[in-house]
Amino acid sequence: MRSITCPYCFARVLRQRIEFRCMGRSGRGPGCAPVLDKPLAAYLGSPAGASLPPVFAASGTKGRADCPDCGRPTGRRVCPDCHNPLPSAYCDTPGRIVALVGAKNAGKSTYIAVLLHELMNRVGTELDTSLVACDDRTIDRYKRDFARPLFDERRLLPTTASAVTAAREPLVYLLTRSRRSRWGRQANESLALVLFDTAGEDLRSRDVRDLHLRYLEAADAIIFLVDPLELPGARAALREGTEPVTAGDPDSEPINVIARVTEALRQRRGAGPGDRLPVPIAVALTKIDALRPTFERQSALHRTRTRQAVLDLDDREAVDEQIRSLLHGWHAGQLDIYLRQQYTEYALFGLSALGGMPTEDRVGTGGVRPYRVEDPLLWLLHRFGMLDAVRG
Ligand SMILES: Nc1nc2c(ncn2[C@@H]2O[C@H](COP(=O)(O)OP(=O)(O)OP(=O)(O)O)[C@@H](O)[C@H]2O)c(=O)[nH]1
Ligand SMILES: [Mg+2]
Ligand SMILES: [Zn+2]
Ligand SMILES: [Zn+2]
Repeated sequence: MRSITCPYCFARVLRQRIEFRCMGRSGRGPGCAPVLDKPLAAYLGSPAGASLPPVFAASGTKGRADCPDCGRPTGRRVCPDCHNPLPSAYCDTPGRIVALVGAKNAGKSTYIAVLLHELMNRVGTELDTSLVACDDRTIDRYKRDFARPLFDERRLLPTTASAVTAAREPLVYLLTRSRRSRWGRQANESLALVLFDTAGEDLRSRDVRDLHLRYLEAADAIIFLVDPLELPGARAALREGTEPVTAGDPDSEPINVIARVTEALRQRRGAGPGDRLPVPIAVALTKIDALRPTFERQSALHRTRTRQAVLDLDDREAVDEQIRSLLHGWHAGQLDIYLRQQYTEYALFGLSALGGMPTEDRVGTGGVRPYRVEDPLLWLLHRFGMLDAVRG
């Protein structure tokens, strides 16, 4: 790999262009004093938090360099464009950027909150993976905007503000998996999980904002979330008089959102008219808990996955089949057909982040009970060669 993609500004960076940040002063030893880092301040949209020891150029293919001003060696590598930190495990293993998209109210923010929580707990233990934030802002934001409201206070998350009014920043994590080889040697494999909580609102208009486009273009995989309650056929199956949140807004219909994203991807990646896009796309119906009463008893969406740290192909196919037939039964077969025409690798999922209906602005009385939220990620880990698959 001669270049990597910055997980913050999504610039392609040649390895030798990667820069370093001085370690700064500690105790009595040498070290540079903090200065205002202009590129970082520009990225953050404010000078707060951008006062740091200086950045300097050196051969970025090496893991360490000596600061030309104070002479102190440093291993802190940064992006030459935005000056955000590039963790060494990220520089050394090809980064995998997972983009998450979906219409307004599809359940993206809730999904991010619950998926990360699962990876830090139950699923992380099962897979023997660690999940480490790559910068302090990710740690703060995850706590403040996701974990505290949803898990501690059991409140639903607010609508994500448009990137026009609030600076959007990705949450950047390094997921490291230890695996024992056939000869008993332990090896670690890492993947950068870059989650960008897009505001559904920003995907409505045809001129998807520039940062979103760069994010999508840089993505090695896409998770596309669909709220089944927005599909007329699914609502009819529930026989409830509930109106969809985005009623009467064709721009927010799942097929239109995915078509806009796909068009943008085709343009940016220069795909020919008949070519399918090679980026794997996981399409997941969210809020499956609301529809479960309408599923047959033997449905794969009543079962829970057996936790064996592998991708169970039989289970995978059963879920995929079931979601496909649900879509066709709900007169949303277009979505399935369109995706098959546009992408070489796509898979269908059904999940519930909350595990039950919320009441007003709060999580239901049973608390957060995630169902199959990790399924899309397991499929992607398998695609990336980090997880084995088995039958039966
Ligand atoms: N029943 C059920 N409802 C859910 C679930 N997840 C989310 N919801 C509901 O969907 C609403 C929207 O979820 P969000 O995660 O905020 O959706 P979003 O895609 O981030 O929306 P924007 O930020 O507006 O783009 C929540 O307030 C809940 O009412 C779930 O797993 N089950
Ligand atoms: Mg949101
Ligand atoms: Zn950058
Ligand atoms: Zn220095």
